[in-house]
Amino acid sequence: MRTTSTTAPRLVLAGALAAALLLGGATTGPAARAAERPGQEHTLADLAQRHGRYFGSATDNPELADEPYTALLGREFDQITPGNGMKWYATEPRQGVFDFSQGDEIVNLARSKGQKVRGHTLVWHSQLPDWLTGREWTAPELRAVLKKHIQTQVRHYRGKVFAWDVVNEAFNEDGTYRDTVFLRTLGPGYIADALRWAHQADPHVRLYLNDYNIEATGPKSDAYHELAKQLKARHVPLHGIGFQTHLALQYGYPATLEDNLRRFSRLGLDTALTEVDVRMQLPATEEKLAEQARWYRSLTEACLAVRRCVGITLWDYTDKYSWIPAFFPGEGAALPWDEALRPKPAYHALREALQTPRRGR
Ligand code: 9MR
Repeated sequence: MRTTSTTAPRLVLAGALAAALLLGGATTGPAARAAERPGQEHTLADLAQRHGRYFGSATDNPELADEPYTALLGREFDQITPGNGMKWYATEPRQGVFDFSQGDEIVNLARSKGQKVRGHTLVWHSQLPDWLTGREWTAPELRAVLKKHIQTQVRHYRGKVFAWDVVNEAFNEDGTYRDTVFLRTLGPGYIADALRWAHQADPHVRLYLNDYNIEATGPKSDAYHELAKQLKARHVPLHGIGFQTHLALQYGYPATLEDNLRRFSRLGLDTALTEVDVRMQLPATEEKLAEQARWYRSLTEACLAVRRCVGITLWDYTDKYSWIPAFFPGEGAALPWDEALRPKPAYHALREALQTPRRGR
């Protein structure tokens, strides 16, 4: 790995661990984290670890210069997803020329804080480089391009990411396959091929399909259920389904989320809430923020109630860096910390949900 040196943070971490040892505390897990900050509240990560889950946040390279932001990022979470740095346009900007500097920067930072990393994403119709979208490909050409991209990237991050979003957003709302350059050129088999190629490059990494608007049962989530069943029957290496969970107050809470997570568990798959945010029409009022807090609480309870729901990731943690205002004009306030990094009611709701004892399966 190139880029930033991690020596200084590692020394700090080593010092904290040594202190924990001297105090007779455990060296890993919630006890160690609490020992590092005597007298302070448990973090969301500490609380999630009691349930055997992680609690994470996305981040993005330009934000890492913001020190108060990175301090909170390093303290509160035990899992990080790069919001953009591992996308195709960033990692293979010219055909066959790979640049892992942005992803590496985030992986190095996460490792220096003892956080694990989800890789995002290998195959997606969006944020592709111009060299790929700007011409026609024959099927054999595109197969070779796709295989090389996936395997070079997965090999580079072997042992450094615990999971990959291998294919992102492969279906339309009605459950038909999304019309992408990959589907048009290679047919739907590109999904199984992508999973197999990723598995060859790192047999230990957990491989996911990831999408939005699949939190509630319906045609799109049914399509994933059906595809997952077929892939499992054919022994294709698929390990989990990522529920992005970009919710909006005006569309209602996906009340079937818990049942939906459970039906994927029954196929022998992990699930994860991978890109959580709950947007609203601005201005944010006390009522809307209270409703948002209830949603954050409910989605957390849903994940905790299903054994194979392995963790929750916010799509960044502060409204300061949310993608929402730029994509949905007039909407925002979607995350548990506000633009000044102050915790909102949603943050307290998350804590409450994570502090309630485990319930059934
Ligand atoms: O957070 C990402 C934002 O910075 C980018 O501009 C955007 C471009 O589409 O992608 C955002 O992340 C997306 C993620 O990769 C896949 N699911 C939807 C996310 C929000 O658009």
